[in-house]
Amino acid sequence: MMYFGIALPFLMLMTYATIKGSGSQLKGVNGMERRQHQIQHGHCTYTFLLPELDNCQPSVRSRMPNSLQRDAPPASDNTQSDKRLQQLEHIMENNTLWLHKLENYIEENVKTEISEIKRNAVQNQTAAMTSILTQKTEQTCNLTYVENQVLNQTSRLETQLLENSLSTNNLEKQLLVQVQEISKLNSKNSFLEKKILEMEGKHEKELQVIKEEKLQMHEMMVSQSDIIAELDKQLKASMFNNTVLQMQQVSLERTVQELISLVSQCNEISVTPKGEPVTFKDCAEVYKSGHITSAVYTLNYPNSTETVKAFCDMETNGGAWTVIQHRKDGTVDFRKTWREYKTGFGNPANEYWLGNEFIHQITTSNSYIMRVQLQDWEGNSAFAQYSHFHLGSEKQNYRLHISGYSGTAGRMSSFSPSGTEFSTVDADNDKCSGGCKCAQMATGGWWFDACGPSNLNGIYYPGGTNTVKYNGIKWHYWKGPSHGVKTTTMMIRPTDF
Ligand SMILES: [Ca+2]
Repeated sequence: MMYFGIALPFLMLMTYATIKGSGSQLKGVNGMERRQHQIQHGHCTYTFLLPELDNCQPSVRSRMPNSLQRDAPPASDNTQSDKRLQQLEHIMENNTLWLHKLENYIEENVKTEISEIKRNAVQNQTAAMTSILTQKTEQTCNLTYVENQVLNQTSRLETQLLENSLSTNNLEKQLLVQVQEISKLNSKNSFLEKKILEMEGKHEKELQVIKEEKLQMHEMMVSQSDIIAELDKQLKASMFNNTVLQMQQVSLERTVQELISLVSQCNEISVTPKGEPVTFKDCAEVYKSGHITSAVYTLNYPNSTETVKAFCDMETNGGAWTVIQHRKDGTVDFRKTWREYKTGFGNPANEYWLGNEFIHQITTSNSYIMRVQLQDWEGNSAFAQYSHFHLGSEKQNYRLHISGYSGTAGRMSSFSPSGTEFSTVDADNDKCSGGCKCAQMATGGWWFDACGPSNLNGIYYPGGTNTVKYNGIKWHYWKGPSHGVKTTTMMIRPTDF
């Protein structure tokens, strides 16, 4: 088509000079005349506009041929016209040639267009066909994929079926093995049951034998226990006899002592009226009765038949002293309760406390003096004597009443002041307030003030070291805070002795 568009003006120029007078005539806007040529080719119609030039117009002579021919035309004019005709014919031939060429060109162009159209149609059809084919191939691919999947599934199912069948076969085999084992075990079990039955039979026999032996042993045990009981009775009887013999021995000893004392009384105290019981209120009475040997004597509570054993010191400073406290070796523990300090404890022949109740009763029944006798580990002795001493009742917590100090055990009295009450580990009656308990800190029962300069009932520390022991035996104004006291004796005597 482009080729056609370029060649068309050239054709128009070529035909402008040759074609004249053929087809219909048109006039342009600028006055230029143009001729329109139409060519029919099949269904298509081609129209050409060819301009007509002015210098191609016939001369005056040629425009008026009739006048020349009418006025006897010259021979040169005829030759010119012939030449002109020939030229025209030649131009016409050229034009026809060009037209043929045009026709051929058009035919070729049309052919190419048609072939292009056909080619496009063929291409479109082939594209459609190819799309259809691609769709078909996709569908076939999908189908093959689905078929493959189905095949895979079926193969899987088949393999699973095979596996299942294999496992069932295995299980069947195992079951068979188990059944065989169970049958074996059953046979073994029956064998063992038989053995057990046999063993049971044997054991029953043995059990019977053992039971018989057990019965025999039980009988023997009963007889042995009877024999043991008899032996026990005999032993008890012999023990009783022993105790009876011991009691008889004791009573015999007592009677011998009584006989000796009677003989001595008959020999020394001839003033005692016959038939009257001999009772002593204190050691002064014992002394007065003629017993001038330091020893343990039985004393009677005032106005009572109740007695108490006491040691009588018949030697110190005139004798006749009733010892109410004595310590010399630490064999007796003085950490005692209120009740024990009330009734007394220890051994009167050795270390002891006579008892607050007895001291209260005799010191309130008569006027007494009191003497504290002390000895240290170096053998030094000292004493503290008081011209008046008595104890209050238990209701008054055996309150101390003391006065008239004299002696060598310190420049002043180490006893607690008069009016101090007695305290023990279970009875806090001291002057130490605020939860302070002197009897627990210093130990022993004493007339603790707060807590005071003395405690002859503290712990007995043997050895006499100078180390300070707060809970030891203490008599401050003689030995200071150390516990260098070896022996202590507290004793009383009537003032009027
Ligand atoms: Ca207190």
